[in-house]
Amino acid sequence: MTPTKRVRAGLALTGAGAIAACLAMVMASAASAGTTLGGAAAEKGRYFGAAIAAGKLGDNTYVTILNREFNSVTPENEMKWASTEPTQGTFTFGNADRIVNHAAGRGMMVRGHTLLWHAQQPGWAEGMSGTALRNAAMNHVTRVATYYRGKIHTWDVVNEAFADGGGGGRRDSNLQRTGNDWIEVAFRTARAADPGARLCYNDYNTDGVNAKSTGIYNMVRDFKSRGVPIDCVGFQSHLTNSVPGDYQANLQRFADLGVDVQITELDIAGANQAAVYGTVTRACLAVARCTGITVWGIRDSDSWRTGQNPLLFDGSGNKKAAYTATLDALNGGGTTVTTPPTSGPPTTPPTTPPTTPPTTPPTTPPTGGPGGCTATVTLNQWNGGFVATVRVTAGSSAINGWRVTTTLPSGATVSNAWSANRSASSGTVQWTNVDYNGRVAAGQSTEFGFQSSGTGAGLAPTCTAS
Ligand code: 9MR
Repeated sequence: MTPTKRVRAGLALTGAGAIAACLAMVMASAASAGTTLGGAAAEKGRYFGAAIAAGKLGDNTYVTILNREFNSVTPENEMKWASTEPTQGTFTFGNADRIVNHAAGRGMMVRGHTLLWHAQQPGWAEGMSGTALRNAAMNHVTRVATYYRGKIHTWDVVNEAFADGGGGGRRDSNLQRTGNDWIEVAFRTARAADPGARLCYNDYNTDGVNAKSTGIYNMVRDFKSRGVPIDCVGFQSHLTNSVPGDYQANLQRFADLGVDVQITELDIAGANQAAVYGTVTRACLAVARCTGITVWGIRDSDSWRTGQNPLLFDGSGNKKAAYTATLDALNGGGTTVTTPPTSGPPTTPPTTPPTTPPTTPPTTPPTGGPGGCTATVTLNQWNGGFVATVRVTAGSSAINGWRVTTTLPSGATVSNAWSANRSASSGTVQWTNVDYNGRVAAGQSTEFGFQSSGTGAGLAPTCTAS
């Protein structure tokens, strides 16, 4: 279906997941109001992201807004099958790398979108079927997820595989015709390739309780019961003028299955735009496992919904009423994300299960400032790598910045980090706050994380406040 038809049909899209540790991303003082979307979301332990295009990274207005407002990015087209494997077995990552590198230098997370989808396939795959297609598809998953291993907090492993209409069943596609198990095989394949990434199923027109969302709900419930590694469900949320009254309840019923939920492609057309942005944002904040929101573009002129002006910034980059409504909602009430950084790394570890205790106690007394700070680490260790989530807690006084020192054992090299700057990738590493999580009120906490090869035993984090 064309984008225009899809909007006319009132479709709503979905989103994806995040790295294990992304869940407990940034938790700063609930007392202070964020002045940017990313900062305000971080104070609720969530991310706020945007779909971006590599071709716009030279646009000064665009990049200024991106760097100021967002702490997560989704490549709008650059990681799709047609972009990354235009010829079978030949992989091109240049444009996707541009986005990943932009994010990595700024402490932004990356949502990978998408490993398998019926649309935007390369011509050679569109012409394939049966075992040859199945093998080519899983090779694609392995190669792309392996290439980006450690750099992606969430993969949309499978996108839009359910049919519209009343049946609640799968969409017909060349992938579906390879056998109904193609989705679970894709998730298992992705987990083996990148055990640190959160693995999501993403779809549209799933914003309320309806036949399509219930079909997906049943799939997720089945996957969880059989140990198929799924961590999250993305709700695209391409909306016009309103949002279903049971939007929050729908997110909650998925969360209750034991997966995270994410709003992955939010854009809202129509006169009621600002109010609906507020409603959607509050719904996410009300669901403890709703870990973040991504808008599908930055300025109205960047949107795929040409002429509908569904985004938070106008074509000149000015903040719209919808921006203010969203920021106000983020600064309002709501739960702090309470899911542990990961309820186990990989739901199905590719090799051996975690061998280290999940948490080590603070190892240093408060330092640096009247109240100082302490740091604790939670590990998700698997054979050959780990994700560390480090919690920084202010002492008896508020702090305006922090520096955590960790010691990585020999053989451990950091491949990806979020919500902190790092001084090195191995050995003794200094981690310092990024702009939105330096201030922590007395007794409150914020978190950052990183993924590394090797073992995380003996990291011994120490914290200095400023
Ligand atoms: O925004 C994307 C647009 O630039 C592409 O032309 C289009 C191709 O189908 O895909 C758009 O993004 C889609 C996303 O990948 C999946 N959900 C629906 C999005 C809007 O169509």
